[in-house]
Amino acid sequence: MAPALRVDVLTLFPGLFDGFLGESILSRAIAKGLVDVKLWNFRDWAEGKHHQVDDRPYGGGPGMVLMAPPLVAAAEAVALMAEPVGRLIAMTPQGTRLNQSKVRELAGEPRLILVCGRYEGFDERILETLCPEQISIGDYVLSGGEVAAMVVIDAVMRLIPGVLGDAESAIDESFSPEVGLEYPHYTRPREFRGLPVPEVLLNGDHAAIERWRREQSRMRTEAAHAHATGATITVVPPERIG
Ligand code: 9WO
Repeated sequence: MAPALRVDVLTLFPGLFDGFLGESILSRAIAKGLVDVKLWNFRDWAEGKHHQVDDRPYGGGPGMVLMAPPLVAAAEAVALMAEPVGRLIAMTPQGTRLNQSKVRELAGEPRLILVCGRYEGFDERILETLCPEQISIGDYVLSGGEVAAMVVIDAVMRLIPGVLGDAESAIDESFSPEVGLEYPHYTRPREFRGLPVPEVLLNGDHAAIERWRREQSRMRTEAAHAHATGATITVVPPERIG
């Protein structure tokens, strides 16, 4: 059986993914054949005895730029290695911001090809030739696209049926970020440094617990929204009123 999701990653540093792919959930998903992740070093497509992949920028300036020929050859070869050709995505800070609805969209694809840049960036003609979709995980500069690619893989593979246990996926469905943020969690001990576990969680009234959690989740979502929009809303939990 073909995996539900195949991800091909083009990177100069495939070793960065070793620990990540060996992690429990993802390694189990790969072992079960639900997800397949293939790593490709595009240096293998570089010409010459030095297998050069980067060069100095035309027009001068600091740093090195990824050369078009090896990366474009690698992307084309990898795309044609399996069916379907897949959705080609470059990890760049100027791309569309990743969010949970984008993650859901990507999880519906049979195949993703993630391109990770390094150095100062891509020769513009790489982007013009391959026309990859560009995805950003946030407004900051990284040393390369690899960590961003791991973020995409982690978020997407969790939505592939069978990857998570039943308990974990139930949590995901009722608390995906658009629905609302998670309520606060508590476990033993009952009191930690003078901080008690809220009484409502201790008395076994499941309807009351559910109401409290829904309310907490709503407050956190509103607070996060206020923060994002710069609004000044102070959320006072009910137990602190009166
Ligand atoms: C870096 C950059 C900085 C300012 C404006 C545009 C830019 N594009 C890139 C870029 O594509 N960089 C390549 C990948 C090469 C240098 C390191 N790279 C990178 C990717 N840094 N940061 C990211 C990244 C990817 C996804 N989400 C956030 C950051």
